[in-house]
Amino acid sequence: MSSHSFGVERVRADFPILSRALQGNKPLVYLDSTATAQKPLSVIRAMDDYYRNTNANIHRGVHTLAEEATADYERARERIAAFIGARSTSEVIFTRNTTESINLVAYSWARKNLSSGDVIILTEMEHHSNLVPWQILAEEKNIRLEFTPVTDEGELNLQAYQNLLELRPKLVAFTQMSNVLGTINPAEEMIRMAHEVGAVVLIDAAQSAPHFKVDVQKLKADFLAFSAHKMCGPTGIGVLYGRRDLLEAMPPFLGGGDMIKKVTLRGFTPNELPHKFEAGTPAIAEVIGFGAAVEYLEQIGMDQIAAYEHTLTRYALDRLSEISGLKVIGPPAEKKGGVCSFTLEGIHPHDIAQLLDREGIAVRAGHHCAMPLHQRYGLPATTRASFYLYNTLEEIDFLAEALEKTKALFG
Ligand code: C6P
Repeated sequence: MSSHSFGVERVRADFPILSRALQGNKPLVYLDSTATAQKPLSVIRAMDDYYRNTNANIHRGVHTLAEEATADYERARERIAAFIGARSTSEVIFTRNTTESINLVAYSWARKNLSSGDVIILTEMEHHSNLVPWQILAEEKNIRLEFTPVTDEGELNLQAYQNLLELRPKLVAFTQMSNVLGTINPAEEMIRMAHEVGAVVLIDAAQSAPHFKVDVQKLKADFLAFSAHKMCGPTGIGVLYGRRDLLEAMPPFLGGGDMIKKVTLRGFTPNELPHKFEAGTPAIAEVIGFGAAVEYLEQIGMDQIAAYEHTLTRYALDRLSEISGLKVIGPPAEKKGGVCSFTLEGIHPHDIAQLLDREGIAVRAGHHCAMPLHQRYGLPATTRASFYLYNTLEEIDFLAEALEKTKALFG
């Protein structure tokens, strides 16, 4: 799909920050959407409108503002449930982010259902958010963690995964798309294989839900976690999707207001789903902003977004391959989303990111919260350029030119 047929200039006009100049007069080239995406006016306005006109606590008051705020909050949940194909809004729990969603499963479902000697299968390409909660649990309950290896090309070794499944894991948890390699894992097939041995499957959709259609029923995911801020929504709000029967049987995660039906001095009865897992006053404006973000993405179309990002990724890989000494890690364009992590011979990734910043180009350098994956490739760090619906082919040209300049500077 060309930038013309996608209408990227119209999309860009929706994002006020993209008209900013940096370092005096350099137009901002934002290539760090994998860390967090920029926000369109409709999201900014929805949150502004809530604070100007509706601000009230939800599920509590009977006054008009409280009723309006509750209706707006629950409407956003309905929109998000439909966006991921959930059967019901009861299956959509608001959390702070992907990290909290995964921790919720670790603290509530896993603590109840796993015991000493049980196996959890993860992969070598996980973000720390899908590693550390399981390491904490493993230490506490003597759980065995196993890891599906990553090939040199940046894909999961599915034969090794099949072999690991013979250990009859209780839980399999993996990312649908790597935030470093860009690899899109065959989630549907991997879930089917895990279900054949009776495992429950958690999908980290932090990098997939923003970029292509994710349907929990088609995937047959048991749990699925994602964050609003990576999909044009605000920070501080995310979702845990959970299969209703699993959520029903789980103990509450946090205790407090809103998650209860009845409390006495000596005990409580938990609230119905999804409120059972939403203790305390939630991030109301953020949920409303999240609803607006999903509406925005749907108006453009997830398939359109995915196709356009594919064009950007293919072009970026071509342009970067022309730079001698530059090596991108991860699979070819057909197998990945818009993430290019690379090394440039003789130059530290942080120096590259700093020099690119002088040109107005925002990229991320470091281990991208995936230290074990970098260790797998023998790399302390990489520089990462990532793309979203508002990026252009010209911006990729800018990046390539700035990298040539960086190389020249380092001789
Ligand atoms: N990755 C990146 O720059 P939170 O921080 O909870 O919204 O998302 C955590 C997370 C979980 N899984 C994957 C695959 C992710 O990419 C991320 C966030 C960002 O790569 C920030 S570290």
